[in-house]
Amino acid sequence: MAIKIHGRQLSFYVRTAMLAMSEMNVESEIIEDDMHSPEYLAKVNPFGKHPAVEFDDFILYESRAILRYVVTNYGGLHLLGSTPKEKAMVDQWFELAKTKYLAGDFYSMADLAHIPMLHRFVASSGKESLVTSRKHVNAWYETITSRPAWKKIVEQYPDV
Ligand SMILES: N[C@@H](CCC(=O)N[C@@H](CS)C(=O)NCC(=O)O)C(=O)O
Repeated sequence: MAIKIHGRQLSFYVRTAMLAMSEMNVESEIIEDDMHSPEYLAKVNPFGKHPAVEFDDFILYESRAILRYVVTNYGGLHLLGSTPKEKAMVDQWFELAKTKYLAGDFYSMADLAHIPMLHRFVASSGKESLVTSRKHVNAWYETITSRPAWKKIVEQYPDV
């Protein structure tokens, strides 16, 4: 059964949760419900935010907590790095290093978390040259957005 993600499919935070599932080949479905309804506040997320994800026996909100849980629970430990140093580099979310990916020579959740926002920036900001004119940044962008997990989401939800 598909895991339910509460949120609007266009939201970066929601797309991060979708992408985490897609990377792990876990089927998910989007429920575009009202985050301010009494039912949502009582049963899903008392803080009235999207995304919130319904797993088998609990509901989780906060996109980074969701991302961490999905990769640790569904076989994505490699996305966290394997040595203490790699793990520290992954945790250093927003640094651009001189490596193929953000945290080193391996794709990690640090890269994953940037994909939805970068994709929209390149597709619709009119300022995509900020990415595309930078050889290393562009190579990184092309590599991470070519992953099948992200392509699947773009095929299913082509709006940017
Ligand atoms: N820190 C939260 C932020 C989520 C967030 O701001 N979601 C937006 C929708 S994209 C929202 O629910 N906004 C409603 C509000 O802030 O009232 C996360 O990472 O999940």
